Amino acid sequence: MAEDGFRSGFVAVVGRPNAGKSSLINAVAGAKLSIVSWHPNTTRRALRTVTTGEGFELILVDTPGTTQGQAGLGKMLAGVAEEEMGNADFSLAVVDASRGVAGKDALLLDRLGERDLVVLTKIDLVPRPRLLELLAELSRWSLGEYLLASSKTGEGVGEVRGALVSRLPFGPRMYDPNTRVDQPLLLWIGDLVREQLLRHLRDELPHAVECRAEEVEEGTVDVVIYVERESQKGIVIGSGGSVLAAVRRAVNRRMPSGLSVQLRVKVASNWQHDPKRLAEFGY
Ligand SMILES: Nc1nc2c(ncn2[C@@H]2O[C@H](COP(=O)(O)OP(=O)(O)OP(=O)(O)O)[C@@H](O)[C@H]2O)c(=O)[nH]1
Ligand SMILES: [Mg+2]
Repeated sequence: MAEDGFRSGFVAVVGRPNAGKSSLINAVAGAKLSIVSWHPNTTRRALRTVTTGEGFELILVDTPGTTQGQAGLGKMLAGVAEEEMGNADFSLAVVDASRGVAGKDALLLDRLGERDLVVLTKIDLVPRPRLLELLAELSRWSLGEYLLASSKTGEGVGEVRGALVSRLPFGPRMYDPNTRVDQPLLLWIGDLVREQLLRHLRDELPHAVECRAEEVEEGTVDVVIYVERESQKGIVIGSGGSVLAAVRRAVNRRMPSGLSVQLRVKVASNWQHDPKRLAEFGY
């Protein structure tokens, strides 16, 4: 039964790779729900996160950064954002203030309108006068609201949440109040492993890894880390297994109680451009 005046709805969070979408979602949600890394294209799948409060349920849909004119995996990722924008009640475009409004932002903003919002994020990295210039640039697009935020310091995050909630349609709650993330647990665990690999490997092979998790026995989740070439296996394993061991420890600290991961590395040749592999990995 809908409570009187209750608001509930979906917001597609969209923007260039690395703009700070997932970080902003985590900041608004007040919990680490979506994976974040320094590397573009960290988010590969739409992720519905649920934030509830007095009289509202806000579902923020994280999407992969939109890139144009790519093939293989890149093309699949761009399609995800597209689809989620179509399904959502409205969109929140995230623009990285430290990089300015670029052509790729313009392409996305052209597709938005008065029901959509835009947030300049990473404002902790940018002096105030520059922010005013950027806001003036963004006013070329007639959007519903212009916001400023830093996921790092928390500045403006409350305002972003308030603006989003006030625009949600009236409607009943859609999720169980305890649900924070609407994604199969095994997919989420695969992403946790990938996040830690990105952290531990830095520049070495961030795009080349994909992680698939499977529960093999009570309490143990087997995660296969796929790389593109035999020569990349050693990098992921680390000398004497050091990288894998560090990743496993970090992931296990965040696993739901009673569950732990074991990791293995396999080669899936050129998987990012192999339609069969992409389908098998669920893209
Ligand atoms: N200084 C600062 N850094 C930020 C802020 N928000 C995000 N970052 C950093 O920016 C990088 C990218 O952040 P993500 O949240 O993963 O960006 P994203 O838009 O989800 O990226 P993709 O999933 O790859 O499209 C990470 O290194 C974050 O720590 C912010 O407000 N201030
Ligand atoms: Mg992301």
